[in-house]
Amino acid sequence: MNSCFLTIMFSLLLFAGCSSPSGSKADAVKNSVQNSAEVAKPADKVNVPVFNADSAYNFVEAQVAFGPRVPNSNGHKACGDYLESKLASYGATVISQNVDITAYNGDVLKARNIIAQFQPEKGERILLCAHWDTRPWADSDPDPDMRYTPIDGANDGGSGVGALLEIARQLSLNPTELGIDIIFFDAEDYGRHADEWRDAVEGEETWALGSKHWAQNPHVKGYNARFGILLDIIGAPNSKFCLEGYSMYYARNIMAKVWNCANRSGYSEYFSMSEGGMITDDHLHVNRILGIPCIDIINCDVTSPNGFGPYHHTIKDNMDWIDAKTLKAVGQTVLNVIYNEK
Ligand code: AHN
Ligand code: ZN
Repeated sequence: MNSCFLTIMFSLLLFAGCSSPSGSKADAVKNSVQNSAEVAKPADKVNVPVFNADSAYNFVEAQVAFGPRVPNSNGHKACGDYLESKLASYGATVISQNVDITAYNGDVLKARNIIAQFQPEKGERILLCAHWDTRPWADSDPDPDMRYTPIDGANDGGSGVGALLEIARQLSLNPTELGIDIIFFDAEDYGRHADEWRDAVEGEETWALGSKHWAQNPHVKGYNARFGILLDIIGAPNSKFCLEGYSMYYARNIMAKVWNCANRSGYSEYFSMSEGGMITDDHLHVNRILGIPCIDIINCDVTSPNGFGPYHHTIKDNMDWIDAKTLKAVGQTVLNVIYNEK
C-alpha cells in the first residue's frame, strides 16, 4: 500500500462528519423526524476524532471490576472516586454533587452526581449524560432466587459511562467549538422492585432520583445547554435504538439531528426508525424541569419481557453483553454531532 493511499484514507476518516448537505439517501428518514426544524448546514470540513471502541470497552470493564455500583456500597464509593479522577485527568473541571436521597422504600441513598465541565468559560454548551449507579436487585431474573441479588450492570450503567469516558478522553486531545458538560447521574436505578409493583401509588417517581435532584439544583445557577444526549443501555450486540417517546415529544429536532447523523455515519442498523414507548429516564427531568431539549439513546427490544433486552435487570447483565461495535456506533455518532456544532 503506498503512502498516498494511506493519506487519503486517513483524511477520509478525520473528515467524516455530519454536516454534509441534504439530499443523501440517509436523509430518507421517518416523516416525524424529517419534518423537524433542523436544517442541513453547509458542508464545511470539521475535524472529528475517531472514537476508540476498545478504549470505551475497557472503561466499561473497569467499572464492572468494582463490583455492583449500588448506592451506599463500597464498590459504589470506589467507582465514584475512579470516575472523578479519570475525568479530572482529561482536563475537565470536576464537581461531585453529594446529596442524601430517600428512596421509595425508605433507604437513604448517599448519592453523588459527578459533573465534568470542559471549557467551563464557554456560554454555549452541550450536555452529555449517563447514569453510573447499578440496579440493587436482579428483579427481572428468570430465577426467583436471584431477584434480590445486585447486578454487574455492564450494559445498564456501565456502557453509557464507558462511552462518555472515551469521549472525555477525546475532548482532552481535541477541543470542541462549544463547551461540553458530561454528567454521570446517580440513583437512576433504585426504582420500585418488581415484586412490589402492586404497591405502586399513582404518579410516584421512584427512578432517576439523582438527575431530578440535579435538575432542581444545577451545579451552575441558571444552567443552560443547547441540547442534551443521554446514553443508557447502549452496549449490547445488535442493539436497536428506537425513537423514544419523551425524546420525540420534548426534543424532536435533536432526535432528527442525531438520527440523521447516525445514518450518514453508516450506523442506520442501530438507529432504528421505529417508535419506542415513553421511558422514565434521566432525560425526563432535564426536559421537564430545566427545559433543555434532551434525548435518550436507549436500547429497545420488543421481543424481551421488559422491552430492554433479555439480560436487562438480570444477573446476566455482565461483560458478555458488551459489544465494542455497538459502543462505536453510538460513540462515533455523538462525536460527529458535537464536533459539528458551531
Ligand atoms: C423504567 O423502567 C420505568 N425506567 C427504566 C429506566 C432505566 C432503568 N434505565 C435503566 N434502567
Ligand atoms: Zn436499570
